Amino acid sequence: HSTTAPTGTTPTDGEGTTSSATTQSEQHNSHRLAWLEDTEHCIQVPVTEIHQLDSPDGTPNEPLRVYRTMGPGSVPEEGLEPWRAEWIEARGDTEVYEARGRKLEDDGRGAVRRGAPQQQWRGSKPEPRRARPGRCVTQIQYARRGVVTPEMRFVALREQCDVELVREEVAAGRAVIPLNVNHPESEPMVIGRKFLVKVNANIGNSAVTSSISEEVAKLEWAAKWGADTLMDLSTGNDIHTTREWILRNSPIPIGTVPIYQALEKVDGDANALTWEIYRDTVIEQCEQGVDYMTVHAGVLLRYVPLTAERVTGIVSRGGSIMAGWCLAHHRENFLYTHFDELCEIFARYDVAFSLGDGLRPGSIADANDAAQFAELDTLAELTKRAWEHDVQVMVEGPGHIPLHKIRENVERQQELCDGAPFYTLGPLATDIAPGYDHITSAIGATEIARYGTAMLCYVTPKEHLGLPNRDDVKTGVITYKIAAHAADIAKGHPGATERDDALSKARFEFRWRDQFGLGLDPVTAQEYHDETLPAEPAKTAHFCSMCGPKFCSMRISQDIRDTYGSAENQAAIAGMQRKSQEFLAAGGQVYLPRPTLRKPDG
Ligand code: IRN
Ligand code: FE2
Repeated sequence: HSTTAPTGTTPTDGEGTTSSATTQSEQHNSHRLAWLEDTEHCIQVPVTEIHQLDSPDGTPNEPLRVYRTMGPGSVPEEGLEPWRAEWIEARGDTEVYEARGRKLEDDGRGAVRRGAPQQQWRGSKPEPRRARPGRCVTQIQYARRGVVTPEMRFVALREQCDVELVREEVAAGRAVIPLNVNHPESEPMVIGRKFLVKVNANIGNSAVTSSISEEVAKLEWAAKWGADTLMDLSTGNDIHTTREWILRNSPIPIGTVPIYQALEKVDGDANALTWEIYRDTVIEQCEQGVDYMTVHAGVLLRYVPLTAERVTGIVSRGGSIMAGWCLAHHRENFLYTHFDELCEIFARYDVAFSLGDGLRPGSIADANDAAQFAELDTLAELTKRAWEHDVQVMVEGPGHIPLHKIRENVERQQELCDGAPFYTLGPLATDIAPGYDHITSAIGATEIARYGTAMLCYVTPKEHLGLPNRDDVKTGVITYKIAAHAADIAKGHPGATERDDALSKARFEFRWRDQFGLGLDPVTAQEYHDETLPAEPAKTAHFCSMCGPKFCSMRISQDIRDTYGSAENQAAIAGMQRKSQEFLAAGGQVYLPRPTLRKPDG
């Protein structure tokens, strides 16, 4: 096989207009798209190459390469190139078939259509595929048989690790590569504790307010700021069509919670849900290319009473739907009783389970309680059942947990689930800051990730309050990139501090543009700097905007080095004394008048 990874995408500037200069993922003028290559296997992986200026003494600073996906950057009506189709077809284990979901869409049963679609699809729709009879198409099945797939090679190149590590971890179930055979536009990525901690962003229109193109724009926006996966939690109009457009434009894996759409099909009456309606919804989504699905199969009838005394009861949407169904029918959760059938369906498309934590605590008071841990026992049992079917699986976790009770969560999950990747929602380390729950949860997320959580589901500032807008999505993603990266560093992940070291060096050498370019959000960093020091020369000035020209610790240390060649003790002391004299001579005040650079607008 010979395949080049995602080329041929048309860059846009994020507002839907095409521009050829850079791709949408370029955040800064120092960013360039570059490729890591495995020439032997014809695999190319996109990276962002961050170029830097020379140090003041003329030493060049090597460009830094960071993880990225090629997208976003498609014309929404045409979608991304299905470049991975070649790999899938070359294996010869799938077949094109008459898809049920497409038929359902036509007769109006599968798609919830209440409004007319505003836009016309112009691209070709890939024909749905599934495993040939008797064949298994999952990455875990290949890994277990010792087969290294191109997807595994792609992932290894992206993570800069040995491909054997990828194969081993996938085979053992400790890592997941979520890649539906019907999502050939997606770039392989891996979720597992031995790899970089990943960030999932949630989007979804709940009301009539957002259009299909707005949802695609949100996907692109989330991916631009670094979301590794995206969950489409849409529940409103044109749910099927919206998801189709998102999938056809997504370079990252897409997850869903199928029970949400199943509930739409019975007009919101949870009691009317049946296994058959749910199963058909799952198949419809498998055919569209959804890569992983949240399944709340651990909410057992006998666990529901355990939540009765809780402060916040059941906060999971899927969890409360299933708990309601169990109580209404006084029967066991149909997701649990039909779990093996679900595994068989997932295996045909290589859809990964994300076992839902329907009984996760929704408050500090309910953390680590009997209901939560009872469900986890069942999720562990289901993890092993999925593995028996050669289906990939990760396990969802909380929620709201105080810091001192967080570590126990991940250690317990890893132990019970034999290392299956843990994927948590935060957790929020305190309940007292509505409006700031991206922060309360990033504190918990950092803690849980450093002990082995593989993927973090972001929380935006609008959590508990409203629907996230564009700014909230960006804030959520950046906040979680920080949490994930802080955990990578604490875990001693190979090369994790490279970017920190480069940025710190740039900061110390007053290479302002490099400091912006190396940061997670160059736009905001530059804006903040410009607010204080708008004039152009300030970008190279040898003082920082915090202390002004005269009192700057970085500047002082720099002077010491310049004068004495090294920062050895004696020299440092001499420099300090000199600075002390200068400081006293200048008036001896810490708070000096603001620098007198003029702002453009006065
Ligand atoms: C992640 C970990 N625990 C929950 N999540 C995410 O929360 C899950 O993947 C989904 O995107 C979202 C809502 O899930 P519920 O409320 O239906 O459980
Ligand atoms: Fe909450």
